[in-house]
Amino acid sequence: MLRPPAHPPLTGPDDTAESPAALRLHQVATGYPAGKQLVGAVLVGFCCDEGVLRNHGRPGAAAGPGAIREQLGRLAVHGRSPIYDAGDVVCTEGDLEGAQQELAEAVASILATGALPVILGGGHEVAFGTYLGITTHLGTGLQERLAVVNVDAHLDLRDQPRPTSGTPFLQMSRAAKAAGAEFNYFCLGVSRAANTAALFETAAQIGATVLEDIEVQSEPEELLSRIVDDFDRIYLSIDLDSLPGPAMPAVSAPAAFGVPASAVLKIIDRIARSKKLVAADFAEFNPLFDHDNQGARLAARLVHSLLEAS
Ligand SMILES: [Mn+2]
Repeated sequence: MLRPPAHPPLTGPDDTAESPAALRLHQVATGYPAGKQLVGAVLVGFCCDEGVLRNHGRPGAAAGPGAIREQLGRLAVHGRSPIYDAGDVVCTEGDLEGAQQELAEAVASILATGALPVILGGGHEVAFGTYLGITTHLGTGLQERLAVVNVDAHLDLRDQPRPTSGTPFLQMSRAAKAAGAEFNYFCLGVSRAANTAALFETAAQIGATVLEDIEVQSEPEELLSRIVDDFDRIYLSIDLDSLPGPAMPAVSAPAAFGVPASAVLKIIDRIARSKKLVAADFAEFNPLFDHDNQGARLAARLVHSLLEAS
């Protein structure tokens, strides 16, 4: 189900009496004018935690997009790129596959306008919907080299009977294979303790490049340069459970160790500034487990950085 954006889409304080340059994000975000040629970014919420439920995780991520928007609207605007809000894809009656399909259609239609889709999850099942939207848009142009970069404590390559929040990147790998296309998967921030040997084997089988959490703190530069140089388009998926649990408690599976927010920000900034970013999503934010909106503020800060850099 598609739910239109609120009017206005975002809210926040108004400081423009001090200066016309004292703008915050809520003052530049507008509804999404479907069908027009656009520049800038289009927000889409993915209100779904069915994948988390199926993965036996803690539900609540369906309320993530609203909680992130609440903090995002308050943040200062420095760039001049327009921001639109296309509203939410809402998963109803456990129809995860239907919600992914709806998201895919939304992402493909945003890409057709020339704008950048930025999706606020929702469980990490959001990623398969985003990917379907990208590949639908690219069509036969899929041969243009697409890199899938996932910043995540988990490989999300589980082989389960039904799609969950733990399966999206294996689903992508299979979809790419069926389409005769490459699947170039880079997973950054992986916890050796939170992924079985079987999952690392799957990663090796599909030719994934894996950078563990402890490596991301010191060694991502070379890998990021290689990704940016070698690929024409980059899809960036940020699972917020890649962050250290104390900084990001508001996820289904908080990380005991995690990747510092500064390292995640650098990855976002490097990829967004490459101008090769084709779509981005932010997954797993679950406001039920937040402390004083700390996690929502950090999630919003990451989204803000991406919007400013792209
Ligand atoms: Mn994940």
